[in-house]
Amino acid sequence: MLQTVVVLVALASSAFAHYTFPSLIVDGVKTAPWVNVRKTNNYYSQAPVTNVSSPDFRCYDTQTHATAQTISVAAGTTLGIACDQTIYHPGVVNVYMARAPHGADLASWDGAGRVWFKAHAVGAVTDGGGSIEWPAQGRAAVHWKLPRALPSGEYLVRMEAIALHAAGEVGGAQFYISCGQIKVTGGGEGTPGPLVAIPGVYTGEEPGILIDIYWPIPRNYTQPGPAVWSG
Ligand SMILES: *[C@@H]1O[C@H](CO)[C@@H](O)[C@H](O)[C@H]1NC(C)=O
Ligand SMILES: *[C@@H]1O[C@H](CO)[C@@H](O)[C@H](O)[C@H]1NC(C)=O
Ligand SMILES: [Cu+2]
Repeated sequence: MLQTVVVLVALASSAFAHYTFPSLIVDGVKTAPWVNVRKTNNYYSQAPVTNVSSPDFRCYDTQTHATAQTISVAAGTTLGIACDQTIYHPGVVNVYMARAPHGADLASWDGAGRVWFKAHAVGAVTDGGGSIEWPAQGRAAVHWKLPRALPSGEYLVRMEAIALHAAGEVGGAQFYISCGQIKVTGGGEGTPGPLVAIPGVYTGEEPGILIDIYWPIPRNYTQPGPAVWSG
C-alpha cells in the first residue's frame, strides 16, 4: 500500500511538477544534477520566475545562494543544457553567457552588470496565422556549438526557457532559469555581444513575452532579447 502511494506520488511529480535545468552536457556526457549548475530556488519543483525585474531573474538562486563546480569545455565543441524531464510547456529558449572578470572566482561571481550576451536561441515557427509551433517543446535538452572565436575564460551559462501558455497578461510568462559554470579552453579572439544586463534585458511587455499564443494564432513571433552572437 505504502509502496503504491510512493509510486503514484513519484509518477505525479514527474508528470506535473514544474521542470528545472540542473545539468550540463559536456562531450556528450550529462553532468549530475546541481553539480555544475547552481542549485536554484525551484530545485524541488517550486514555481518558476515570472518577474523579469526580480533579482531571481538572473540565476534564481537568491534563496539557495548556490554555487557550483566549474567544468572545462573546449571552444568549438557542442555544449548542452539538460532538463530534469522535458520542456513540456509551449515556448521558446534563450541561452545567455557572461564571462567572469579576470581574476574573479567564478563560483562567487554574481554576474551583475552589462555582461551577458546571447549564445543560443530556439524560437517559434509561424506560417502567417495558420499555426504556431514551438521546436523546444518536448525536448529534454538544448545543444549548440561554442564558437571557436569565444575567448578562453570562465563563464556563467544561463538557461532561460520561457513558457508562454499563460503569457496573455503581464507577468503571465514563466521563466525556467538556471546558471551553469564553465571554463572555456582553447578559445579565440572574438568579442561577444551585444551585451545586456540581467535583470534589465526585458520589460516583460515585449511581443514575444506578452503574447496570447492561442487566439488569434500569432502570424509571426519576435524572439525577446538581443541577437545571438555566433562568433
Ligand atoms: C518585481 O521585482 C521588482 C524588483 O525586485 C520589484 O520592485 C517589483 O515590485 C516586482 N514586481 C512584482 C509584480 O512583484
Ligand atoms: C509581428 O510583427 C509585427 C510587425 O513587425 C509586430 O508589430 C508584432 O509585434 C509581431 N508580433 C509578435 C508576436 O512578435
Ligand atoms: Cu509549469
